[in-house]
Amino acid sequence: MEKFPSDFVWGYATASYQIEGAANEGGRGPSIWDTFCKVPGNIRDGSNGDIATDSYHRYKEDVALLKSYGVRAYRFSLSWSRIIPLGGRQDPVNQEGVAFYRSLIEELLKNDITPYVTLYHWDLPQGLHDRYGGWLNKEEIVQDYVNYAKICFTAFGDLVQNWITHNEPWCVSCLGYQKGVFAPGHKSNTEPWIVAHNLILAHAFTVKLYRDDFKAVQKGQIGITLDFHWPIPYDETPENVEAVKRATDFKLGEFADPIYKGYYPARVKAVIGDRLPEFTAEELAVVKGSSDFFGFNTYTSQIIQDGGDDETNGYVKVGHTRADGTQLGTEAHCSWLQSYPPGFRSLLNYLWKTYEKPIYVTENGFAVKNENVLPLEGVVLDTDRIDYFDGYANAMLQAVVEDGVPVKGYFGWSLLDNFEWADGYETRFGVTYVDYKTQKRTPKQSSQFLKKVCVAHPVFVPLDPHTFISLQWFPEHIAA
Ligand code: PNW
Repeated sequence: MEKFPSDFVWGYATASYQIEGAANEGGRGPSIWDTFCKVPGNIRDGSNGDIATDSYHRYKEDVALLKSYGVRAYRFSLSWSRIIPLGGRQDPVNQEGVAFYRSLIEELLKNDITPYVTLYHWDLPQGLHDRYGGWLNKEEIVQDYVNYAKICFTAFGDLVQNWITHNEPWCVSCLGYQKGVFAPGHKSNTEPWIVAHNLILAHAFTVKLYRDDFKAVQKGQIGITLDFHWPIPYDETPENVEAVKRATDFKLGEFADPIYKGYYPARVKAVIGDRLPEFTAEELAVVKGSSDFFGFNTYTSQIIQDGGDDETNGYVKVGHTRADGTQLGTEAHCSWLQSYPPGFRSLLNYLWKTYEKPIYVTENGFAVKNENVLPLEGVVLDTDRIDYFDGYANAMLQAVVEDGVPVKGYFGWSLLDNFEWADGYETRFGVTYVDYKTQKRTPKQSSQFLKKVCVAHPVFVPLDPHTFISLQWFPEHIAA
């Protein structure tokens, strides 16, 4: 009989643009997402983050929710343009923005909740994009990012000991600069590789700054969060097996290999050629080893086939339908997500074997189709989300206990329903239902399920790895 280690960190995650609102308040400057949302057609329901879940004003209520859910950690991101409205190293700091985040952090600590702070979750100051092309301009953006990080370490580092530089750089470079479905909406076959390169450098020089100037006193850890979904070959043909390796190198290795091993993957170089920038020897010395842990977000597994025209995925076709026509799992309210817990266990094992760093799952969650508060009972019965968390928590427990993978923490996405980027407000990932007209928050059943998981550190019941019986930990739920 085994259980999660007693120091295992349970928390929830959010991101500034998705929850804060108050876009034109408190001295905040615009970000590229404010601009992107204004272009008709970019956001499915035509919405934006102007109000979102109004967490700029309601942060105390949100912290009370975290407390009531029994978690001891909260991962949130800072809005760069709330701290430096124009973004640059010569631009003024907005003390009101600094004070806001200090209040939030103090409120968390008062409630015994440890902050995990992401510096960059996609909301680049518009000022930097306008001034010099933002992430495209290596000389400028690396210095401005490091300056921004320095202001944050100085302002909050006495209270914060867990720092994450970027959230999901693949989404920034590929969805923002190749596919054009995220801000700033560029479609290019050269820009994503430049942006990826500059994101890595900004991350690495920030980590160097923290280690050189802050770590000795503040005693924190710092790393990056990548995103990856476990890839499964469509069949055992050599092309599809090779396609899985290529997909892994393009999506994960493109960032993880330089940061943890010191080089770009050979498969990426072979395809991208001289469109992939090179690191100088001095840069590489800073990049290699620039993350104290392996932070990653994962939601699903994918069936991979050779072919297609999507360069950022490494020319593979991505789906959820097996060769025999069956589906991997339950589909979420977004087509890219199906539940498949065994893939999560495999992924945790793969990351540990490949990169040999302690792991934080910094996001994991599920969007249930067409959710509502039941009018009579006043509750949200999100059974599919409970099944999802049940399966994924079990898979993680197996990875930790049976396979010996050092997973240190797990953050559910998300504390609240929120602005789901190009999907707008239709797609709900929260364990708390938000009525966007009134901003009323209603805990969903899944929040109570995860509360039992994290408060009880439940005893592990070994399962067949391909059978994740719903709710096996808490039989009383089965009756409900
Ligand atoms: C992550 N995809 O983004 C982000 O870190 C969160 O801000 C976001 O709300 C969450 O996952 C849910 O989507 C992703 O298209 C965005 O594969 C898109 C994809 C994956 C993750």
